[in-house]
Amino acid sequence: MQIHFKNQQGSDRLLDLTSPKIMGILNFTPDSFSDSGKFFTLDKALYQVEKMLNDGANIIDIGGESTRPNAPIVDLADELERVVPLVEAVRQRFDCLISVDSSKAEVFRQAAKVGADILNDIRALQEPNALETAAQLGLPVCLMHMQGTPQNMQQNPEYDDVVEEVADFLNQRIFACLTAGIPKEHIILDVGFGFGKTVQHNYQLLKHINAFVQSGYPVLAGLSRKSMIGNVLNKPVEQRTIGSVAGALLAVQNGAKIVRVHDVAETADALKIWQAMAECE
Ligand code: 7PM
Repeated sequence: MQIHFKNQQGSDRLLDLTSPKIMGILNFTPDSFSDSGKFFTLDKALYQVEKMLNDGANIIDIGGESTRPNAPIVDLADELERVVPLVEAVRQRFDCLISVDSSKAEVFRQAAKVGADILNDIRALQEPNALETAAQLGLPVCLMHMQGTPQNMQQNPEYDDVVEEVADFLNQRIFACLTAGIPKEHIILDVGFGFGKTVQHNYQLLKHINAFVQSGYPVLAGLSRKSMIGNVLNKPVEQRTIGSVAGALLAVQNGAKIVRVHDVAETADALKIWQAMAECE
């Protein structure tokens, strides 16, 4: 399974999913101290990217909107200011794949212009113009399921059948993408762990992630450090690495092709063990 495409800078790009790949999350906490804070932040971010790439990340995910439950809504100008210079700086220094974690057409457009490769949208291209823009840019897209909005999603998540309902939603978004002219080879699916789901819902989705894999589209799993890990372990975020690696490995064993993680080195080790088993005769 390989996704070939051209980015907006005219380069031939390849997302090779014949083996599972690691998407490293760039923790971008803006330093609001002073003017010098900006350079400092950029510098720290680039260092973090370099480390993730050395540790085995294949894709760097850059986002400027905090989508945590009850997070404030980020306005377009702020998001552009956070994301675009970072994408540009990473593109200038590294040849890695860059995904942009956003829902806004203008962020997609400007990030693509400076070299972003993949559009990672927790709102599955439902915001104004997002679908048309993604189709025009010709980049692979990750469509994620969410119930509600980041502001209210964890208040009372409810499903009759979470697997069926997430699948129905993703099928509708696939149809919308195909209708807008996005080729089927450019579509990646994500059940959206933690986005309007109880811990129980999240584990039902993990257990049945193969139902999504069966669709033939590559599946991305993002469960790193989330409450589905923390609730079971009863541990704070900084102690969820091993649980997150276990979850990523289970997702891969059940057919996920991309894992979105904070702890790249640890996940890379786990996937090497998985790969050794997968390859043996
Ligand atoms: C605070 C809490 C900040 C939670 C950010 C988050 C996903 C994603 C996120 C995912 C895809 C996080 C989330 N999660 N994109 N962006 N899939 N495709 O835990 O699961 O990183 S933001």
